[in-house]
Order: sequence, then C-alpha cells, then structure tokens
Amino acid sequence: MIPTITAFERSPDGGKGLARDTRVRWALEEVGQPYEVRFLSSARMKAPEHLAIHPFGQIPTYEEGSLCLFETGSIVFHLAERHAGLLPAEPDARARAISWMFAALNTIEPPVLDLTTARIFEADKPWAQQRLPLVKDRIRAVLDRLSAYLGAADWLDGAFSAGDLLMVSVLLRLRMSGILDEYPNLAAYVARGEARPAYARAFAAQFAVNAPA
Ligand code: GTB
Repeated sequence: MIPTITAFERSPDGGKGLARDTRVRWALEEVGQPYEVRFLSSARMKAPEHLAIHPFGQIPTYEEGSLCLFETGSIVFHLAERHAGLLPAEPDARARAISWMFAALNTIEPPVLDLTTARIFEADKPWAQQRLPLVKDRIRAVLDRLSAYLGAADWLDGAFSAGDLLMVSVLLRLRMSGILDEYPNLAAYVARGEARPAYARAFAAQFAVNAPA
C-alpha cells in the first residue's frame, strides 16, 4: 500500500527543505518506500477533514490504510520500525538510536525553534535585540555538548540512523544564522546527511513544489 503524507501547498521557505515534510520524505526515501503527497493550504489544514487526522491542524501527517499518524518523530519512528535501514537490529544499539531521535526533537530543536520565534515573530518587540544573544547562547550550550560528543565520528552512534536523520534535519535550520559554522564537525555532519542520495531525492521532491516560480 502506498502511504500518503501531507505537506504545505507552498512552503513559506520557498523550497529550502525546512518544513517538516522533508524529514518524512527523507525517511521514506531512505527505506525505499514510494509515497504520495496531499498538498494543503492553510485553510485546509484547519478544516475538519484534516483536523480528524492531525489534532493541531498541521503538516506532516502519514496515512497508510486505516492508520493515520501525526508528529514527525512518530512518523519517522513508525517507518524505522516497519522497514530496515533506519534503526539497528541489535536491541541496545536500537535503543541508543531512539535516544538520539528524542534528543534531536526534545533537547536540540526547542532552542533552535526559539531562534526562529525571536527573529521572526518577536522582531518588532522593544526587547527583541536584548533577547537574541540569550537565545543564541542557549543553542550554543547544547551544540557545545553535541559537538564534543560527535567528535570526529561520521554519525552519532555507529551507522547512520533515524537519530541522525532527525538531528541533521534540526541542525539544518541553523545554517542561515551562521551558528552551525561555529562548529566545523557539526557543519560537516550536516553536509554528510545532505550528501545522502535519499536526502537529495527528498529535497528535490519538495523543491519541485516550493521553488519560487
Ligand atoms: N511537532 C510537530 C511535528 O514535528 O510534526 C510540529 C508540526 C509543525 O510545526 N508543522 C508546521 C505547520 O503545519 C510545518 S513545519 N505549520 C502550520 C500551522 O501550524 O498552521 C514548521 C515549519 C514551517 C515553515 C518553515 N519554513 O518556512 O522555513 C519551517 C518549518
């Protein structure tokens, strides 16, 4: 059965691959699972038909027969559970890779999202410029540790896993800020992720829809 995911009708990033459907597309490409995409306008995201699948009216979602999933992490985990290639078979290594999935979404992504909030949604506030250095330093606090942990390794725990897929996807959001370049090993790690043929296919698929005309 070919699963269907949802994505922005037009992503606000103009095809930079930052919207979260790219992570799901990447996971699908890694495991060789063909998929279809239903594109949603902002209005359709909040319509009852979509809210029945995604309680918060967001993208991405994943439908496979009677199974409907939301939350990127749960979708990537589902794919990793059902297909080979995204989680190791050995139980302890598998548990560690799952820890990295959570670390990407629960430890690294929140301060990264704060930067977007500070830069875009709070930019007009009188205290915005004062807050920005604090937000950036909270990112550096976790990246210092992540960079030290990764060291010269290619991936976080042996072979590439869903943990790396999510971590690279989160770190990608920092590129424009310049913070990623403060950590050459993390910048190289992200570049390694982007160099994977599966990532290239996922990026190209979303770019074909979102690139400025
Ligand atoms: N925790 C959920 C998950 O991981 O799946 C979060 C889902 C989420 O935030 N979805 C966003 C959404 O649907 C799109 S990805 N937003 C519309 C809404 O809430 O009404 C977030 C996103 C959006 C745009 C960019 N961009 O343009 O750069 C990057 C990321």
